Amino acid sequence: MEEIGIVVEVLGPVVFVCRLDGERIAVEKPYACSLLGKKYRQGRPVPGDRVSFVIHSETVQNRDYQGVIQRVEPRTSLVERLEPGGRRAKPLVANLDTLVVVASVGAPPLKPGLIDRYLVCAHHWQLDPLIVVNKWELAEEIDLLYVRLYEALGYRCIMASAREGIELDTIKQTLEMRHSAFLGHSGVGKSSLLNELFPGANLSTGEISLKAERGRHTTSASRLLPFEAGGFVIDTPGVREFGITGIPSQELSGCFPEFESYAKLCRFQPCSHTHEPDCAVRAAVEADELAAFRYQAYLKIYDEIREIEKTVYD
Ligand SMILES: Nc1nc2c(ncn2[C@@H]2O[C@H](COP(=O)(O)OP(=O)(O)O)[C@@H](O)[C@H]2O)c(=O)[nH]1
Ligand SMILES: [Mg+2]
Ligand SMILES: [Zn+2]
Repeated sequence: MEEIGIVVEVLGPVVFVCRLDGERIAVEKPYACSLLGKKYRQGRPVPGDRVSFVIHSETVQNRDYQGVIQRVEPRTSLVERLEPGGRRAKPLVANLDTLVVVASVGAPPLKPGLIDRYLVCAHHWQLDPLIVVNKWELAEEIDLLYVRLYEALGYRCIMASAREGIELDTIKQTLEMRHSAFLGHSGVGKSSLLNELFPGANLSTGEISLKAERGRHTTSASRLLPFEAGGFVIDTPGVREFGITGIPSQELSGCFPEFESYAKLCRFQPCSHTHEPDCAVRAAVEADELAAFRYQAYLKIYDEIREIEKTVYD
């Protein structure tokens, strides 16, 4: 009999799936499923994907499986990133409604440039963004300044601490019933926060040496954690860089919502806001009406996207 399930983790050839009972994720051990060996139109499933699967025990290449995936349902959203140093897109998580950008203060320090990348991604996929700044017990004045800037742009920020137990209930209340994922630089405390929010989750945490981390990038996987009340959070492995992919350069400006009212006034339409004369966005940056750090982030991402577009189209 065909079951409907949700992918909670993918480890090599094994796709772990929990049964869905309507919208509820069944509280039971996930089924270790195999792929049918055929190509799925969407590519390999990722956590958050909805699948049809058949419960069926078999052993393939010395691995025991409890099910076979028949089909991956169409996705409402897919967050992907460019593989480090590469040109290929790596799908991370599917079907979110909320993207939680996790940052930290102290170590690693707050990196607005990286936060902006995740926010761009959230806008492009029309996901609600939420910024969580962890290790807040180590915050300094400059950190609060950035938080206030993001808040002024309309982003909700939660200043939290996994270690001190600060604002964990707020995060839980905000994310229950939602379909979200934690994304952010490695070491900011994504797994630590989720271990506090989901007792028994047992996600591995900790500082890891550069060498170990390289190995870890290939082995560690995203994992979906269901709330009892409904909804889920997906923990994603730490990355040092988050390469934007799948966003055409002309659409990048639209992912910076505060640019919008100015962009309409640029002489050229569309305007890349990089070199065109009478660009209202650049004028607003010079007049301090738009935050310069956001414009710098825009330029950096714009250049990266153009580089890739050139190799593809030119
Ligand atoms: N000072 C402080 N350290 C924390 C906090 N949360 C996590 N850490 C530490 O930060 C390091 C990285 O945490 P981890 O959860 O593995 O980060 P991830 O890579 O984002 O999943 C670990 O050594 C944690 O003990 C916090 O709230 N305050
Ligand atoms: Mg982690
Ligand atoms: Zn412009």
